[in-house]
Amino acid sequence: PAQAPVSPELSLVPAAAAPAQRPATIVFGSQTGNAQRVAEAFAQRCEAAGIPVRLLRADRYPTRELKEERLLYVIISTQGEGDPPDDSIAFFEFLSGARAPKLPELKFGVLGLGDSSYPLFCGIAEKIDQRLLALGAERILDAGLADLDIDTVAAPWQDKAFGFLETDHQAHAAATVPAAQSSNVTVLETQTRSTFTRDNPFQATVLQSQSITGRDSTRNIYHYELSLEGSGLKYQPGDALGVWPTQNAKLVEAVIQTLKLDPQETVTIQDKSHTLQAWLSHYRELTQLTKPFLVELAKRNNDAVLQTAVGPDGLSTLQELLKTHQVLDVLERFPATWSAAELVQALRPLAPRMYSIASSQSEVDEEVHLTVANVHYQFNEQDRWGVASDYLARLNEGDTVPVFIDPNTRFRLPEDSNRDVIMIGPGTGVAPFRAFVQERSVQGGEGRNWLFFGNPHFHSDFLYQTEWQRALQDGQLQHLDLAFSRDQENKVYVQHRLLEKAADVYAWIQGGAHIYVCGDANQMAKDVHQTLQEIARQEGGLDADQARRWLEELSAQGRYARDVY
Ligand code: 2AM
Repeated sequence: PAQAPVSPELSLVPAAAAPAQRPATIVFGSQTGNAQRVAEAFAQRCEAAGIPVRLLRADRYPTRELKEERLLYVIISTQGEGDPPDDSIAFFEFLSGARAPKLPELKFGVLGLGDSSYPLFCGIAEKIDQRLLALGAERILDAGLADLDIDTVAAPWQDKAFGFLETDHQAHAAATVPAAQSSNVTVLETQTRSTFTRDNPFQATVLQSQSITGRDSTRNIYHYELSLEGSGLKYQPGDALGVWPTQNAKLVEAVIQTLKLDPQETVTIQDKSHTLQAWLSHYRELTQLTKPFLVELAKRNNDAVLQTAVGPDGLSTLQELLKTHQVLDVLERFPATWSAAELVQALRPLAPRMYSIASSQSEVDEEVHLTVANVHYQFNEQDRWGVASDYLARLNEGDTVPVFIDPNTRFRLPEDSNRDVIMIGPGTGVAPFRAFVQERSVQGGEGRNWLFFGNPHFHSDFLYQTEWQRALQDGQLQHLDLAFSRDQENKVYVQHRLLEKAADVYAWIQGGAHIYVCGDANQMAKDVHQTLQEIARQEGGLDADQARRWLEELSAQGRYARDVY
């Protein structure tokens, strides 16, 4: 059931009398807000039951208090190839480092959020779990490792964690006092709630679908305009749109044929019954392979590569398989006998795909715009697609698509519209900045806007070129720096442009500017991160350590935010 969000003024800790009994602490680390939502729901449940808890975002957690902590829950996501979320870098480094204290008095539980199509699934949660054990703390429940269908694992984990708190609270009820009132208790955003949610999506009508890259481009990027009319859905610039795709019918057919199964066979799993064809079309992942699926496959096929991949020393083999193969590819390469029910059981539930929204409602009202790269490649001379980008590209105007809003409270324009913003968004990473510039032009503040954009070629890949040019003319964009990587002999990237403008970039930041990065997580965002530190060293005379902390502090203040994937 939907619960009212905890208001920031409302202390989760009721005033009571001595003697001292520290309440439990829930620390969360969240990149896109999922871990935050899970942590908030947990805290609300405790509050409703009259159990005092302290809820803190990891970058607000005073690590020096760790040794006094009695009961700690950590709810944290893992990014991409095994990195902590931006708000948890310092917390994670502190815990991992030599300064972390021994914690013989501490009881703890860890819940990880992640994506099992990455080999280091929930890697950060696992490391924290192990590290707390190594520091002498007592693990009161096994680490929960939640995949994209978060609640499958998070709900039972929360039940257990809550059960422990309840028992603990009853045992100490007479002896509870409030925690030192922390000014750091996270400020939670109140969102107007529509009746449409992830599990009850709105059927949005496609108003426009258009390729915005040139015919000779190496990319195929689409601009979509969808109608939210009548949904009551509201979003902020920085939010994402969740899209529930349908699998490509040919792919579903190929999987079923490869396994010689009957598409019309009814499969029942946990009270849900569908035909095999319906299961595979709407409820199961086929394009993104996961390790748990390979583990099931390895029970049915003895191939050495497969056995290595799921074995203890197979990380690089596993990585390679997950990166290059879809479900159909491994079913073809490693033949095995599956029943329809076994197959459905082993495949991961289909998860919606999230796209950073490319429009602002103050400009487009009851519409939502997306910028989506069509994922399409060849594997063994066969066409392979990404599930949602292919699904979207096949839609016609007038078709409907199931959608919901996925708020990203960490990626927000400054509340003060007089602040400057620096936006770094190569490729489809430019999407939220189209929303930002739209929003800022309606806000009409004094703050300046600076956009860094990059893509392979000027003539085929300059996304929203005319809109940026108009924004420059109209004074809605003060600077536009472009990095067309393949228009000259040597690659030029957004971070090279940043460095060329180091003095101005640093002056903007020291003058209070907010910095935003959106796009590729594994290379671009890391290189930009390094370059920002280099700029601080070069322009501010900071040493390497100071530059690192400078950027961490900007992040903790919400002035350096990343939406990377
Ligand atoms: P490339 O593909 O020509 O190497 C959007 O994808 C743009 O980001 C492209 O121009 C791409 O260049 C560029 N890009 C690739 N790797 C990058 C990196 N490490 N940092 C910044 N931009 C990068």
